[in-house]
Amino acid sequence: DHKFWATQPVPQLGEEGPTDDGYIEASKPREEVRQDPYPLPKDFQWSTIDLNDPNQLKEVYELLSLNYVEDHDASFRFRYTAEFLDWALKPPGYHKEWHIGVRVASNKKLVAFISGVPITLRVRNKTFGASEINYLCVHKKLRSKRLAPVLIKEVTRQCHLMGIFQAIYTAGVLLPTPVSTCRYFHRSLNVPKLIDIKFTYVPRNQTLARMIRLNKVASIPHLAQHGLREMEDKDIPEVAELFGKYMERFDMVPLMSVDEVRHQFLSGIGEGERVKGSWKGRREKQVVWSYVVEDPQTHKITDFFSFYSLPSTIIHDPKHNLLEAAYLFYYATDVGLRTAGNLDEGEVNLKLRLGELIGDALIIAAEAGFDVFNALTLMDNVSVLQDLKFGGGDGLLNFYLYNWRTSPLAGVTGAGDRD
Ligand code: YNC
Ligand code: MG
Repeated sequence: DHKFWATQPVPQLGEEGPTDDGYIEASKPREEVRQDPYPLPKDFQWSTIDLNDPNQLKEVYELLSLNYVEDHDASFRFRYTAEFLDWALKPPGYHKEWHIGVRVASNKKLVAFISGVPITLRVRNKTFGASEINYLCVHKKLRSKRLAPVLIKEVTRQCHLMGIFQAIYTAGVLLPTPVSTCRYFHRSLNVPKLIDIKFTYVPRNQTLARMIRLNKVASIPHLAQHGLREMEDKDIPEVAELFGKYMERFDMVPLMSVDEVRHQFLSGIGEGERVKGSWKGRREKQVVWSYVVEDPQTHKITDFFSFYSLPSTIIHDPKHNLLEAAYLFYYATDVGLRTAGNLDEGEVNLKLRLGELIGDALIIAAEAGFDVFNALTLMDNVSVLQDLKFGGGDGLLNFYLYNWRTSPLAGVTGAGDRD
């Protein structure tokens, strides 16, 4: 049983299904929100983290790189970079009060963290302001002491103080109660390394040489001759519109302002110029890769796609320290949709176009030196994963809503999927 989660405004496991979409607990005026922080065990203290201070950003980075999420047999551990955290935790309108640390009182060592960022969510036909909770982490030496519930209650209190009463979060673990569950799929790019580190293996009826050949991708993106290029500032309004339209297909989506689109796709792109118009390469410390297709005739942006870099520490390996993984992020197209003479034809065109776009993302990622390209079974991903030679992994990602009731969702989006 769930001693903590049983007390929270979330649907309980096995509870009879709803009914109407809406909150579980009513919002409160600010003065009725608890004004003082939740008590911590003695020897610990709360600490608002100022991520604009490079030293504090580094403290969060170091806590997570040693103590954050590992796979089921502790072979790999997410290694979010400082640049990644800086990007993910400071979107437009972020609140520093939602970057919450716990320190040892005596020596001020950071031993736990939780964060929230503001997001506008649409779930089915209802839209509301929420927080996206992520990076909950307790130092390995302090596990199983019920510190996590205190962190969750404190971030909830800080959200309430800002007038936010709903949240979205994801976790590999099963809690009350997922609104959707997605599976990770993996596309091998650097086969010899992935075999070396036991990320994948050569099946009995295969050879290494054949596996390498099967997974080889083209060296130039297919759309390179048809207007594919890196996204630029001038594309932001069109990408925002394309994104908004495309997301109408799904039942749980973030709504993004033009500023949010700029932040998600064009900040955290690292330093240094690339050759204009080129699709190639990797900047210093680049976190997010965003591309558009500009129609050569009309100069309209017809498609965009993005992925981000999230390496993992390879925990025990004599030769390799880091698994360089790219994760499919958001994309949108109006090509497939536009050409729909009828519904079925539209879906076929859409599937073909997404295959081209995500296929080109694989080529760009391979060229930039990524070992593997990961995607979840959300948005329209499932329609292209098999053709693009992704294989199902053993990881699942559960999506949760706090203080919001809705029946289970099939095709969700990547709302909150930076995991
Ligand atoms: C988890 N991931 O079930 P019950 S994902 C939520 N999310 O409570 P203790 C979790 N709850 O079952 P430990 C959780 N994992 O008794 C465990 N819990 O009701 C629950 N790992 O607490 C658990 N990061 O402190 C149980 O456990 C209670 O010492 C037990 O700490 C847990 O960021 C943890 O996986 C995860 O660092 C901190 O294991 C620790 O084990 C750790 O005794 C490695 O806690 C890193 C890791 C989690 C990544 C993530 C999303 C977090 C969402 C939190 C919920 C947000 C709710 C919305 C709040 C805002 C509301 C508004 C408005
Ligand atoms: Mg604990």
